[in-house]
Amino acid sequence: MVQIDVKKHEIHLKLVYYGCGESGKTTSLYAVKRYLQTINRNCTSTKTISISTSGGRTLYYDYQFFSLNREILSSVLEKFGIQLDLTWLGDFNLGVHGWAATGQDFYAPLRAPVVKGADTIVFVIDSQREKFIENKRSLEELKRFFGEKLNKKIPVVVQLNKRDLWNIYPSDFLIKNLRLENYLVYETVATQAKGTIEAFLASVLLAIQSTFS
Ligand SMILES: Nc1nc2c(ncn2[C@@H]2O[C@H](COP(=O)(O)OP(=O)(O)O)[C@@H](O)[C@H]2O)c(=O)[nH]1
Ligand SMILES: [Mg+2]
Repeated sequence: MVQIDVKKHEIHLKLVYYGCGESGKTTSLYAVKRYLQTINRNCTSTKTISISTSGGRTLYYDYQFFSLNREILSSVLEKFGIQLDLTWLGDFNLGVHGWAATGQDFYAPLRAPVVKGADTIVFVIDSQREKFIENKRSLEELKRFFGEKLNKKIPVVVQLNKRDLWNIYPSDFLIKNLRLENYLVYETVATQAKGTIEAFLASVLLAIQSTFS
């Protein structure tokens, strides 16, 4: 649940990157971190925690805390040409707890504690053709976790990732066959930080909107 600390002037929310193994969740979280650091070093001053296998794959989760104020958010929005009035935020600080779950099926039981209490989800799809079934299974699992609340109380933003590769399905195909018509969808290349900050921002803003609506 989005937490509002009136005394400290802070709003805290939990954002979880979800998707099948190697779809680009960890890469997306790091891409957002690197980008925001270029805007203001202080907003990601806490360390990223990554609990990985010896091969560098996510064993349990990655975690990064982002501290965003109106000034930072405004300059990001301006960079992307998005006109959005943020006066409602006043002098509140937005604390985004960014998590990336493990996508490896071997560690599937470790996904439940990571998604628990999520306020908003970024679902990362691997656009490669051979990953279609894995994406589908992962989305079904996510729906089982949240049931009716998914994409209603808990917003879902979709990243169609790895758009730089040649063996990918067209976006239209993925949207139609994974039934993503009702989701906000971004085409992304996480390794080049393309589309990742937009998806992150949309996810954060939708979580806040969903809290107050
Ligand atoms: N070509 C390409 N590779 C990507 C992209 N995003 C992630 N990768 C690569 O895919 C692999 C798995 O990424 P990772 O973020 O660890 O996946 P996770 O299991 O979902 O956390 C890594 O080798 C990444 O460099 C992308 O947009 N394009
Ligand atoms: Mg990972």
